[in-house]
Amino acid sequence: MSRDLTLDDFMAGLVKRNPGELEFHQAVREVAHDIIPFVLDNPKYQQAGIIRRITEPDRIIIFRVVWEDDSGRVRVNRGYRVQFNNAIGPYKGGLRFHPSVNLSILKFLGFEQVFKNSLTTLPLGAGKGGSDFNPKGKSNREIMRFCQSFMTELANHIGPNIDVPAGDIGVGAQEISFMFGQYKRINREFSGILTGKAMEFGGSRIRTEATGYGCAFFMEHMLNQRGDSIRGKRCIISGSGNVAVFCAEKVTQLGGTVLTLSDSSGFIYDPDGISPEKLAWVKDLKFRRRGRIEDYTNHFSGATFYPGNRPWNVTADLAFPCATQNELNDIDAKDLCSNGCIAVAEGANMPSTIDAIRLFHQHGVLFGPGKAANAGGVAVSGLEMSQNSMRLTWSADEMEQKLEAIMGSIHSECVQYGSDSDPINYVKGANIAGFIKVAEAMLAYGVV
Ligand code: NDP
Ligand code: 2IT
Repeated sequence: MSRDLTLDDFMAGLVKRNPGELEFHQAVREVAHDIIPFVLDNPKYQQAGIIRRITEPDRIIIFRVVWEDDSGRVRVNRGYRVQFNNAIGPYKGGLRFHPSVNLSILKFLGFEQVFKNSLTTLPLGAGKGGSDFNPKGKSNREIMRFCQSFMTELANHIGPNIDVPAGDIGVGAQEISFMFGQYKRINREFSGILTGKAMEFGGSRIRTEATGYGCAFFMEHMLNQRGDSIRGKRCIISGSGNVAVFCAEKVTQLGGTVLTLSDSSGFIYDPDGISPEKLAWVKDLKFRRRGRIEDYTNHFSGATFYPGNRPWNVTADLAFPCATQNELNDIDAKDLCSNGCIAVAEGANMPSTIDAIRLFHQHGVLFGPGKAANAGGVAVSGLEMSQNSMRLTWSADEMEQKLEAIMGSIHSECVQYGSDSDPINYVKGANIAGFIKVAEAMLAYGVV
C-alpha cells in the first residue's frame, strides 16, 4: 500500500473485488475513512497489508437448505456462514432469517462484527450467517423443520472453539432452541455451540435484554459525558423486535419517555408514552402472538398508526434506530436535526446511511454507531460462553452489572480515539479502538 493511498483508490479496488455488494461497500467505506489515515501514520500496519487483509473474510460457506412445508411441498432456501476473522477468538455473530438476506448483507454484518466484538474487551472473533428463509406466516412446525435442515449443514462448520452463532433478525429463542436440539442430536454432544439459549440448557441471564439495554446504557454514557442524561427526554425508537423492545424498557427505567415503535408496515406514535404496562402488551404481541404493531392503536387510545412510514419526523430529543440497515437516511437526519434531536444511538446494525451520519456530525448531534452502541448483545453472548465453559450461571444482577461495565468501557475506548473533535466522534473512536486489537493480533501471527 503506497504512502498516498486514498480512500477512493482503496474503495475502487474493494468494489472491483466485490461487485454489486452495496451494503458491504458502505460498511467498509465508513471504517476505511477513519482507518486509512491511522494506518498511514502507523507504518507497521501498512507494511503488513492489514487493511487489505481485514476486509477479506477468512472463508464463506454457502449451502442448500431443503425442507418440507405443511402441505408437503418441497421448499429450497440458501444458507450462509461468513467466517470473517478469528484473530482474537472463535468466530462469533448472529444468524439472520429474512427474505432480503444475501451475501452483501452478511458480509457487511460480518465486517461490522470484527470491530464490535473487539470493542467488547472479550476474546471474540467475528462471523455472520443466515438464510433468505422468511419466517413470517410460517407455522411453528415449518420453522422447526427449516431450522433442523439449516443446522444439519451448519453443524459441520461450528464448534465452541471454532464458531459460535447466535440470533439476529428473525432468529430468536425458539429458532435457537430448534437449532441447538438438532446440533446435539447430530453430534451426540452437549456444548455451547450457540448463544441466546434458554436458561434450562446453558443460556445466560440478561442475554435477551442485553442489546437493547446496552444501547440505552451507551446513550446514557454519551449524555453523561456532557453533563446530561436520559431522564426527562422524549425518545423515538424504530423496530418492535428484540432490540427495540428492551431498549424501550431500559430507556423508560432511566426516566425517558418512549413515543414510538415500528415494524416493516409502519410506526405507532403514542403521545402519552409507552408505559411498562403497554410495553408488556407489546412483548406479548410480538414475541408470543407474532402480531403487527398496528394492533397497538386498537388497545391504547390516543395512539396513532402511520402506515408505510418511519418515526424520524416525530419531534424528540433522542433517537434509537433499532430495526434494520439503512432505515435512517439524510432526509430523516435533517428532520431529526431541525426538530431538536440531540443524540442518536444505533441499536440496529448500520441503520443510518453515510450521508445521515455526516449530517449528525455537522449539526453537533451525538452519534453512537451500532458497532459500539449495540455491542451489549454479543458481549453477553461472550459471557454466556464463559458460563458454559465454567458450567456455572451468574445471577441477573451480576449480569446486568457486567453489561453496564462493558458498555462503560466501550464508551471510554471510543472517547480515547474520538475526542479530537467536538462533539466526540464516536464513529472514529469505535473504528480505531476496534481495529487496533485485531490488527495487533494479525501482526503477531505473521503472514497468514
Ligand atoms: P427482530 O427480528 O427481533 O426484530 C426486527 C424488527 O425490525 C421488527 O420490528 C421488524 O419488523 C423490523 N424490520 C426488520 N427488517 C425490516 C425492514 N427491512 N424494514 C423495516 N423494518 C424491518 O430482530 P432484532 O431486534 O434482533 O434485530 C434488530 C436489529 O438489531 C438488526 O439490525 C440486528 O442486526 C441488530 N442487532 C441485533 C442483536 C441481537 O442481539 N438480536 C445484536 C446487535 C444488533 P417486521 O416484524 O415487520 O419485519
Ligand atoms: O449483531 C450482533 O451483534 C448480533 N446479532 C448478536 C451476535 C451474538 O453473537 O450474540
